[in-house]
Parts: sequence; C-alpha cells; structure tokens
Amino acid sequence: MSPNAYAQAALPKRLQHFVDGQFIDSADSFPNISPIDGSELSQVAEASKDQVDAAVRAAKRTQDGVWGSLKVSERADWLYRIADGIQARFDDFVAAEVADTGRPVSQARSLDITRGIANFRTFADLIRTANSEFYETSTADGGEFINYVTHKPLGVVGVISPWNLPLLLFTWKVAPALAMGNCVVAKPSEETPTSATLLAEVMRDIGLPPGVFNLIHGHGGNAAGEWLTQHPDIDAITFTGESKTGSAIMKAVADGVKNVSFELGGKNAAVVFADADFEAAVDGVLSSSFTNAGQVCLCSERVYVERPIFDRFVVALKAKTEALKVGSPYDEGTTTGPLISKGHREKVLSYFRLAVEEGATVVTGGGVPSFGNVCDDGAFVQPTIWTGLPDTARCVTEEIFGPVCHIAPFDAEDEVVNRVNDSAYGLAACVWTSNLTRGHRVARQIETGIVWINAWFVRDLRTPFGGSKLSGFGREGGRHSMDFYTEATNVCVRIG
Ligand code: NAD
Ligand code: 6OD
Repeated sequence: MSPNAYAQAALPKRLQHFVDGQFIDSADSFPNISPIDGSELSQVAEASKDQVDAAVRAAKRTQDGVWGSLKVSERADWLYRIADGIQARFDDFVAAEVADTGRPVSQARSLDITRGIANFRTFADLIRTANSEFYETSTADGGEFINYVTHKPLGVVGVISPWNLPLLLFTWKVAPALAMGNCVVAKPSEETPTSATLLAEVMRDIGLPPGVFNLIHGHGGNAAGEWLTQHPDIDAITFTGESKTGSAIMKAVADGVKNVSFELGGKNAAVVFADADFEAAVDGVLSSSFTNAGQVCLCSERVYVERPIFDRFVVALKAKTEALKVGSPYDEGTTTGPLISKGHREKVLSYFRLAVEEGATVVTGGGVPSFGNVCDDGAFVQPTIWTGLPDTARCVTEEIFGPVCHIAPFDAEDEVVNRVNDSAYGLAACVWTSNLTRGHRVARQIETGIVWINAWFVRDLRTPFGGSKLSGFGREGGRHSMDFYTEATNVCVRIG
C-alpha cells in the first residue's frame, strides 16, 4: 500500500473498553486528536472506577479458573494465534499507529507492528523451551536432596504503557504476562488508544477465553491508571513511562507491597571517537537522535564527539538533519512526523527557548516548520541541533523527548565516560569507535542498562532490557521477563 492509502483506512470512531470478553462503553469519553492536522480521530471511553474493578475481577476469576491451569503448550498456541491475528490485520494496525502518532508509514510497518507480532511469538517460544534450575544437595548428616525451581504465575498483572511506541511497548508487557499464565488488565496511553483497541478485537475474534486480556481506556492520575495501581487484586504492575509517573506509581503500590517493573525516562548519550567509521557514526547519530521525531526513550539527546573530528561531525550531521523530510506520514518519502500532541510540542518548544537563554548555538532547527497545508494545525517541530552548552545546562541534563540533540567536544576517554555517567538517568548509550577493545572497555564503565557499540536500537528480545537510576529498575526480556512475571518456587526433595 502507498502511504497515502493508509489515510483512507476505516478505523473505529468510538473506542471502548474490553472487559471479560465484551466491548463496553462509558458515560464519559474524551477526544483522540490527530497530531498530524489537529482533527478528531475518535471519541474514547473514559473508564469509571467500577469498570476498572470489573476488569480486575474478570481477570482474577479467569486466572484462577481457566488461564492459570492451561498447559504451557496451550498458552503458547494462544500467543501464536494472537500474533497471527495481528499479522492478518497488519495494515489496519499500521493505519491505527500512523493516525494516532503521525509516525512514518515505513516505521510503523518495519518496527512497530512487526515488533508487536514478534513480542507474542518470542514469549510463546520462550515458555515452550524454558528450562529450570536444578541442584543436587548433600547435608552433613548424609542426606541427599534435589532442588528444582518452578515458575508460577503471579495472578493479575496491570500493564500501563506510554504513547511513543504504542503497540510495541503495550505488547512487550502484555505478551510475557500472558505467556507466564497471568491474566492482564492493560491501560494504553490516552494519547494512543487505537492499536490496543484493535488488539482487543483480535483477542475477541480468535476466541481467547473471556477475562484473559482486559483493556481499559482512560487517563492516568486520579483515573483508570491510578485506580489500577491501587486495586487490591492486582498482583504486579509493569509500567513504561515518565520517571515522575513511576515515582507516583511506586507510592500507590507501596501499601499493597506489589511487584513493579519500571521502564522510565532517559537522557542518553552517544560517544563518537575520532577513530570511528565517520559516515556510519553520522548516520547512527542521525537515527538515534531523530527516529520517531526523537520520541524513543533510547534516543540520544547528548552527543559527545572527540575534538579532532568535532567540527566536521557537526557540519555532516547538520547536512543530514536538514535533508530529513518533515511532514505528513501520508506523503511519500516523509522521514519525520509530528510530536504526539500540541501539549507535548509546547514542552519541547519551551526547551528550544531555554537552550537559547542558556547560551546554545542553534546549528539547525529550533522552531516550527511551515507547510501551507493542514499540517500547519499539527504538532510538528524542526529537527534541532545545538552546540556550546555546558554539561550542567538544563537542556543537557533534562529529558526533552523531541527531535533534538546537543553536541559537545571531548578530549579523553576517561573524561567522556565521567561526563556520560554524570546524569540522573541510566537507560542507554551508544559508542562509535573502530577500536573494539576500547569499545568494550568504555561499555563496561557506562552506567546504563544498555550500551550499543557501533549500533543503535538493535533488539534481541532474549536480552535484558531496562535502566538504572531515574530510568527505572527491573529487567524484562527473555528469561528476565520470566523472573518478573512469575513467582519462582524452589522444591526440595529428599532422595536419600
Ligand atoms: P507518562 O508517564 O505520562 O504516561 C505513561 C502512562 O502512565 C499512560 O498510560 C498514563 O495514562 C499513565 N499514568 C499517568 N499518570 C499515572 C498515575 N498517576 N498512575 C497510573 N498511571 C498513570 O509517559 P508518556 O508521556 O506516555 O511517555 C513518555 C515517557 O515514557 C518518556 O519519559 C519516555 O522516556 C518514557 N519511556 C520509557 C521507556 C523505557 O523503556 N525506559 C520506553 C518508552 C517511553
Ligand atoms: O525494544 C524494547 O523492548 C523496548 N522496551 C523499547 C523501548 C523504547 C522506548 O521508547
């Protein structure tokens, strides 16, 4: 399909909750606004506290009576059916993701929806092949024992996800939670409710037992999100979003001592050594700073370039940034869509103003593009590069979450490691160098959950994913997801 064809897709105009196998509406609703042109895409039901409670009760009943007692192979088969169901409606999902976020069609196709499918297949494969720990134990009195570990579901898992990679991040948590035998009550971001609604349609259409997957729409604070975290029958919360929301959720779950997994914000660095493959590093930083209009938690907003190549790097990145095509995702060749909303654009533009006040040199961008068409009512900003700020500037220390990076020179390896680590966040970093010994050495010293060397955003779903400091705690992915979504129980058996 051409990009333009996705603009014609018939998407639901009233988005409802999916509770106990049924779509249900609410008295209250809110508009889902297009970031591309400001038009209203749909009305979204706003869950009441009773509806959140009904979803949790359905999940608990089903977990106890149905889902928790299925064989591993049966659960894996269901996950494969869900993946196949998304695959069968691939273009609907692409259309939903593009409409809600304005991201390029090519990205929705190659990343978002493809990963949504892979998330279900990966965790189906994992539970089919997972092995367990086993130990032989002798005691001083001559006893012989074996120990083995079983993994039991937690019960009901609450999933709360953000708007920046809607289906990818929603399914990154729904899939392992279901795979491990939990039932789920999931709340997507109020900014991007459509692909989660299509996923509920898939669940219904494949005949997933009612109550296994429950979807509630609504806002976060003093609304569906908060009520979910406070519900006594929720056994764990898995959350992706802002660090300050993570902090509010931690307080909400404290009384119930619930398990939490947090994937939070970042202020990620890219380090370019003078020995790096220059073109690869420029292209890599272009991607890591501007993909999804900079709205990926893994994006590099701080770029450190070794002094001998600093000026040349700034010139090269400026040229490639100015060649990005900002505009409607329905136009052929668009590389950069809008921000998620005008509200978020206000936040990003406030940093654009602040950077100038803090003394930045604006290498490129710094404003709002003009189109002369409906996109002038959208939430676009220009991809922006700054230089000249001290490491202590707010624009260099605070997460902006837009298409922007600050480039600073450095002189020595130790110095740059210290500057990278001098951050309240600890999510991801990239190192660009042709000296792999140095690459490994630097990676070991960087205080983040992920370090890429000569790469960015390459994901093997078996690897641990997560951050440190304000970027969260807990790791998900492969066996690490099994650790979070199950209760490990040791069984100790006398054999002699
Ligand atoms: P957000 O924290 O504002 O919202 C995320 C979700 O939390 C939404 O569904 C929202 O409704 C809900 N929520 C808000 N307040 C709540 C409350 N008090 N109780 C319960 N739920 C509540 O985040 P966002 O603006 O949607 O997403 C952008 C942020 O997410 C950025 O900071 C980004 O770095 C971060 N993020 C991190 C990762 C990661 O893997 N570390 C991935 C993606 C995004
Ligand atoms: O790839 C993933 O599994 C993941 N959680 C990515 C997060 C991206 C942040 O925006």
